[in-house]
Amino acid sequence: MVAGAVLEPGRLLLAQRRYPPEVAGKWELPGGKAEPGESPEAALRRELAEEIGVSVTVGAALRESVALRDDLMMIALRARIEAGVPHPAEHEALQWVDAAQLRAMLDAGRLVPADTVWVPELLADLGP
Ligand code: 523
Repeated sequence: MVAGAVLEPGRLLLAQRRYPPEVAGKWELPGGKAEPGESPEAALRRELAEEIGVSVTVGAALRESVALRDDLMMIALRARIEAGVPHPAEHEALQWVDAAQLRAMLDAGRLVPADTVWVPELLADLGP
């Protein structure tokens, strides 16, 4: 599983999940499962094109990874939009957040639980 930290100077793109019920309405780094033989970078480019309608340049991985299940790890890769305007093709909504907004969403329990491990690194990327 690969998620994208889509970053612009001072802001991060979050996507609001529609399912499953436990996390419906919560916000995540958009992404999905790699297909057999597909690299994480290629999977993220494909998922962000399908879900958000943008083409991205993929950058460095965030340090933390998350075990979603015993047999399913999720990593996050930084990404920068090269072309396209983000549009929620599969999510309920998208929003850009700055560091203060990201911290407030964490505190309010509005992030998908697995994604909370990345918040410290993302806050460092976003700056004050
Ligand atoms: N997460 C998650 N955080 C996160 C993503 C992209 C996904 O915790 N940033 C979890 C939520 C789902 C599972 O990973 O329980 C599958 O995510 P999904 O549905 O976005 O990936 P798909 O569409 O590739 O997988 P399936 O719908 O299961 O085929």
